[in-house]
Amino acid sequence: MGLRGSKLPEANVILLGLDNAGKSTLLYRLKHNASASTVPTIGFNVAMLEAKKNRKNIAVTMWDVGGQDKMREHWKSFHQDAAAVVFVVDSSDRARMEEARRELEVTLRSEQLKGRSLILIANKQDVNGALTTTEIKDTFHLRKICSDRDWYVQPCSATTGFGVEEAFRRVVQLAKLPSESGAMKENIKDTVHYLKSTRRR
Ligand code: G3D
Repeated sequence: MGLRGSKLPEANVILLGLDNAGKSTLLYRLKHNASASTVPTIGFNVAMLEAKKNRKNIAVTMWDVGGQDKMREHWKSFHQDAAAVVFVVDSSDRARMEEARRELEVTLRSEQLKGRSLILIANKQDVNGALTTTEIKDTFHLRKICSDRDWYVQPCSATTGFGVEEAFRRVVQLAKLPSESGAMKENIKDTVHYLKSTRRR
């Protein structure tokens, strides 16, 4: 199983958040919980997973490109092709909550991300004293900053696996497929094909 050679409609999802939020752990969980092809080859994490949307199979590629300076120049093209934005928050790190909020606000201001759904992962719910989803919603002023897009806050613990599958289901549900959000840009498409071809070797 997997996506090798698949001609399924593809949805690119970008995984963002501060360092230490749990992005890599979440991606690792997703890869190992579901039927997925994993490609740890090109300097950043990516997971390819199959899913059903509107009763059709689709290929979801989740890109963890955040934080790495060398990827910054490519962020715009990732944004342009994004079917949804997943923003991971360390719910237990109260000291950096404002920094995370600012980062999200700036991200969502991107013209390329207009109308794209946001799935905010309230990660590290297993840690005592972690902010609840309601507290996160309020702290991030989500109703205000997401007034023009669909959004959802998913409680999660990437280390225990709690909420991980549900988070993915939400992503699939809220993702806008390329046919809905404009043509997929060639550079991302090429990268995806390159990644798949390296898996075939
Ligand atoms: P990042 O990719 O966003 O930078 P990582 O974050 O996935 O590398 O995770 C950073 C640290 O947080 C890791 O700990 C990881 O194990 C931990 N972590 C991730 N998700 C959870 C969670 O849900 N609960 C708890 N308790 N810890 C989590 P280390 O110690 O390896 O740095």
